[in-house]
Amino acid sequence: MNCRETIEAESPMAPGATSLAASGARLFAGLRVEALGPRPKQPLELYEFEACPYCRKVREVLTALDLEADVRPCPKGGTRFRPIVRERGGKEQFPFLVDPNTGEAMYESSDIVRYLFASYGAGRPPLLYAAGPLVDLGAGLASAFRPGFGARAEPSRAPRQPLELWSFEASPFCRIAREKLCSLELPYRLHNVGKGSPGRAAFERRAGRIQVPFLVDPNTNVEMFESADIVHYLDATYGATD
Ligand SMILES: N[C@@H](CCC(=O)N[C@@H](CS)C(=O)NCC(=O)O)C(=O)O
Repeated sequence: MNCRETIEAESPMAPGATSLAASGARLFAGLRVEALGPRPKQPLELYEFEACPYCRKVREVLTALDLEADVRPCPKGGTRFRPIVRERGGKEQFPFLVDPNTGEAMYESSDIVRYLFASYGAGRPPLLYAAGPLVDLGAGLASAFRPGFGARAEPSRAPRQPLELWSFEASPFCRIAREKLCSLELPYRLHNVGKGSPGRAAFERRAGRIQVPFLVDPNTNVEMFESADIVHYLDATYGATD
């Protein structure tokens, strides 16, 4: 499947509805945690962009394996993190995963999915993540429901420190927040708290309740729920004004 560039279009459906349809297209993969293997000491590093179907596969697996990641958004036209990928891997292709625990760095979503299940899961990927072209088709359909969102870079100011986001891949509201983080090229620590995540109790203590997306910005000490408020905050704080 080609990763076609899509044009951001006004949708007659509300953002929540199109984002829900996107999750439905992937049968809500990235909703719950699967059998877990060894835990990495350090978070993984993922270079990706929200609208890329291959990146979605990898993000689903990060939720399924309850893995934290430092996400470095690389939307089309982005200048903040794309050069790092070109330098480290030799080309601009996404997703690109770096595992500082093992020194592995790799392209190709299917290889990354296999690597993650082998290293941090029960071994082989379950069918929902391993069914080759069918997975790619569903992931492509998911992006088609949100044409253009999280695809292209928008002018932005770089934060001094990465932000933090509590999320799980299948949540339609988390997608809306991630799209904006992506198009503004804002780096963030992704805390996955899918259904069954062992991290949910700590998240509840941290946030006061279990609701995602939950954004923390250490640069401004802002903490917030609600995808629409997060989008508004990110635009107002990091979107370029001129
Ligand atoms: N077979 C690769 C395909 C990856 C791919 O085609 N990624 C597209 C984005 S969806 C890409 O890197 N395009 C280049 C770019 O965005 O500059 C995989 O599964 O990871």
